[in-house]
Amino acid sequence: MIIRNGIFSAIIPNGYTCGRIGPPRNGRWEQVQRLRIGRVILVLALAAALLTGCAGRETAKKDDALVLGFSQLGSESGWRVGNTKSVQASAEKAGVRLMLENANQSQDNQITALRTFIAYRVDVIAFSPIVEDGWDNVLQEAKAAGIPVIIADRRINTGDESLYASHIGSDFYSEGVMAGEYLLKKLASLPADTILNVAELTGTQDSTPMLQRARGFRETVASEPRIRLLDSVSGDFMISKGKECARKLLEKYGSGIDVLFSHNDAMMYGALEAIEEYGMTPGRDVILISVDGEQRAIDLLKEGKVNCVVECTPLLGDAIMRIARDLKEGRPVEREVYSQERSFTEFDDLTQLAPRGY
Ligand code: GYE
Repeated sequence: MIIRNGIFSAIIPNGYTCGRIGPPRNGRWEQVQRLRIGRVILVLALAAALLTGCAGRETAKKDDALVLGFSQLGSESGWRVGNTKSVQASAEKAGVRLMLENANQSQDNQITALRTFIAYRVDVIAFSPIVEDGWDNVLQEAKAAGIPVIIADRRINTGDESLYASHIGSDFYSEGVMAGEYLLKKLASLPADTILNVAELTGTQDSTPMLQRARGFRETVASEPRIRLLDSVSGDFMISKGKECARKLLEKYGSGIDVLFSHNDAMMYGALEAIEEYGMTPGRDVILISVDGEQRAIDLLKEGKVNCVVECTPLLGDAIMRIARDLKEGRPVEREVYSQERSFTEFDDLTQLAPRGY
């Protein structure tokens, strides 16, 4: 689709974060301390994982259970917590021995975890890459060790497609498109002279969902000059940063914000608090759109405080176990496994909607 709206295409997510608008919340010393403590914890955790893993491996050899190393990127949102639980539950159901590492939002920690899995010679590695770039070296090591890799949820950017066997996750571009389509429909329901000024809260800089949701949304509303992008800031997919960013956006634009497009539910919860504290009514004074589809977001949609929630399922565990099993047994696997997703909006009848499960 051609981007015709100059204002819209001009504002791209470019590293403009709340941290940059306001003073840093932690001094450098605190950051260094936190980093050091984090490293010590990681080393201890990996040593423990290795020891318990080794014990498990003995049994694994006997019953020939599949050993899967899974590097989760963090626990920044309800989505992420639901994703981790899904992987754990599916592993248990499938009789897979899971080595799970949580990288606490650090790519370095993820690379360390992958190296641990390689040293331990797991059967299959799966991981959720926090950002797209910077994985080639460690994936070449996995390839040299003959360990197949599944990319889960987000994607990687690599010139060597042989570095992973399969990707399992969502089509984030379509999610951005669905958010844009809702807004076009909303605009059509309002008086013809309505202008909608949009503030965008993006996810983690350079992560696939952040890049693709932004692109899908922009390309969908680009042909509508009455929809204008005011600003775009990164709230890193977290409630606290979502609130901080929304506060700053409200200080800057006040009631000039008609729409808030949040790249996930967590940031939307924070923004919703900021909007209420500012004295505006979410869902009415500010149209709220978010992505994920957590139960809490659906409840807010039913209450009228949120207008549109685009689904992004974290329930990837079963697909990961299925592909991991095929890889271990040398069967061919699908290169891409996409989740089926939809959007939930204020225009839909949601009375029969089943509990979300995350
Ligand atoms: O939307 C967000 C999480 O990568 C799809 O990461 C995932 C995103 C999800 O923190 O809530």
